[in-house]
Amino acid sequence: MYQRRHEQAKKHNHTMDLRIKSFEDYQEKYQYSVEDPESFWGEIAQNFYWRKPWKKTLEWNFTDPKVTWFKGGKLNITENCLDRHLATRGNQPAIIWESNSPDEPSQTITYKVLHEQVCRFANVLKRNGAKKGDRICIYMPMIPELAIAVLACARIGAIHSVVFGGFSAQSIADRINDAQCNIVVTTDGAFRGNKEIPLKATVDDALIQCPSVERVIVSTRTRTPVFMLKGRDCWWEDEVKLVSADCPAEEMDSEDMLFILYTSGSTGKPKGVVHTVGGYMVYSSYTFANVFQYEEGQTHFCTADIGWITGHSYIVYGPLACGATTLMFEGIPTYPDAGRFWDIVEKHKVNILYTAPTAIRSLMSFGDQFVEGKDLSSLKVLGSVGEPINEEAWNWYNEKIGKGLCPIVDTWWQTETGGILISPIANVTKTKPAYATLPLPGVQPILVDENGVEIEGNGVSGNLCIKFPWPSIIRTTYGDHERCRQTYFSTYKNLYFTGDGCMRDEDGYYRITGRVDDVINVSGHRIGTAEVENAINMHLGVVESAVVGYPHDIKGQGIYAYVICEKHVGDTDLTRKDILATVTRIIGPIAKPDKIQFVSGLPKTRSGKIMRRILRKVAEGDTGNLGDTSTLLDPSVVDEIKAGAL
Ligand code: 6R9
Repeated sequence: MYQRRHEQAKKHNHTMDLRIKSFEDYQEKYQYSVEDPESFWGEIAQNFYWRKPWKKTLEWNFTDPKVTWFKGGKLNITENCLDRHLATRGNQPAIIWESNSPDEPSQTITYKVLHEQVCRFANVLKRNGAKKGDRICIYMPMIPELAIAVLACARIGAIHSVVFGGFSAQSIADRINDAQCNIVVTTDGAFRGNKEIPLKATVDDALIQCPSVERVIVSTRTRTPVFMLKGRDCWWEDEVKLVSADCPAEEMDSEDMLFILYTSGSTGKPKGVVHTVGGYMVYSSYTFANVFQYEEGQTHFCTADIGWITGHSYIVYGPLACGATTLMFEGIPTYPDAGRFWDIVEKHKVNILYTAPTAIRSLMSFGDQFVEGKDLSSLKVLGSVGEPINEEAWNWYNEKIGKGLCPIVDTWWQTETGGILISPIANVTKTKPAYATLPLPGVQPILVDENGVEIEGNGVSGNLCIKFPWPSIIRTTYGDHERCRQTYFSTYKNLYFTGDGCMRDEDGYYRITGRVDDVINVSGHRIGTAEVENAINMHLGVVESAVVGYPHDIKGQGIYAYVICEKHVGDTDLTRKDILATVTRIIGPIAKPDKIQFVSGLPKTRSGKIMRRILRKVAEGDTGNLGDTSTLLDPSVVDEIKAGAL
């Protein structure tokens, strides 16, 4: 039967049939997905093109952990994202690209052209020594070549590791070395608002520490003068002229690695989250089609950067596997002014807009005049992702942007989950401000207390875990499986632990309240407190530091650093700037503390543990009730910290 359906899938693109049509339909599918997950996902997966059908839909245990979806199935994700659309929608736009500058013409790339360019660049990668299983680092701005590079890796079975363009040379080097990448794909520079950022120079700095890298392929964007090292570096534009546009897709096993994406956790070193081909394809596409209720011919605009998981799943893979038109925007929401998103919506008649609460709050703060007069009538669905959305931002988004006519899907998920897990389905689920609402089919959330005991019923809060695998669950952390087990599967037995706190209201709706671990969510970006502390501590004269998050009007959370310096460090203003420069160099500008308070000591317990609870309270401005401080080694430091709070 698999074979027969597979033949059908080859002829047609059935992905649109995946959609849930009503709330009753959702309830039925949800029930089915819990009672018989293998049949449920098996049916969904048949809507894709598999070269060979799988033999076993799911095998799993959360102890090792080991999760295998669609075992024995053979496929290539780019055949699903590109080849199978050629007959039916070859001339339809696959990618619409909007430049950083509104004066530069936008570009439209049809499925046919995208297919050709991906094949060509895949041949360039091969020409430069790339083979199936190699790791390739991509460090690029939001230009079509970034999506092309990602897909070209997938075409030949190389594992891409995209590093967000805002990371420092040191961060790039750490990621390249962790994955032992042999090729880097980058550009001369990047345009970002009125700034020009020298990406190639940053890569050059990184590569001093990266002996595994043999080739650097550089695409031209800014025409910034660059150094091109003979024998190592080459130009994208020259290389593509030397290869053919014919590149048969590598046959991949369903469980072969598709990509690595680094993300921050409680510890100092970012983890390489690994996703595999089959499950990731099925889940990212299924959730794309459902959550946004994408309809044939619509234009989907996800404002994330492809350097984050949201861009991977909902700019590149999900939309393209569904044959959608995906809009890629190179710039920032406030350039040339705070009306840029709305100009883009009007210009390209965007139907689905998927953005982050931090962007909404920021644009809201500029005033409604940037929205007024813009034709937003094409919009059908609005999405939110990355952090909890507060009611005020939700209401503004709903009224000013959606004009009360567009459902808002508040999508909760993580780098590790590969796709959206808890979210309304547009026009199907009744929404509620600040609630991610209900789990999608196949997702089985559970709230537990500190001891891992299930908190049942409604009107309760706890730590959010998932008790059954979905197709795009994290498979491992690259090169260190034990770390994956420890981080996600050891806190609570037989559960995937998300790191998020959550409440379930009287209607059974979920509201994610934020991280319960030492991760700060700054403008939707995950930053580990330990990572920032390590960076600060590298600065000459710094003795010790402690970093916590605090509520920030625009960013959601800001970074508050308490720093102890050696006695002789005098000029605090300059030291503050030096520390910012240090963090920028070690991690990148996104990790710069918003506030730095110099202190002479940190509140520590007798066993030497920093009591972060106290530091968090002070950073929040809530100094009245610091709770029990009796276990502190030296309670007097608390008074000093309170007195100097910023
Ligand atoms: C997709 C993405 C994951 C963390 C996650 C949570 C927070 C994401 C959210 C949300 C509340 C939402 N988060 N979406 N919190 N409501 N709709 O953002 O992945 O960068 O790995 O961040 O972001 O705390 O644990 P990632």
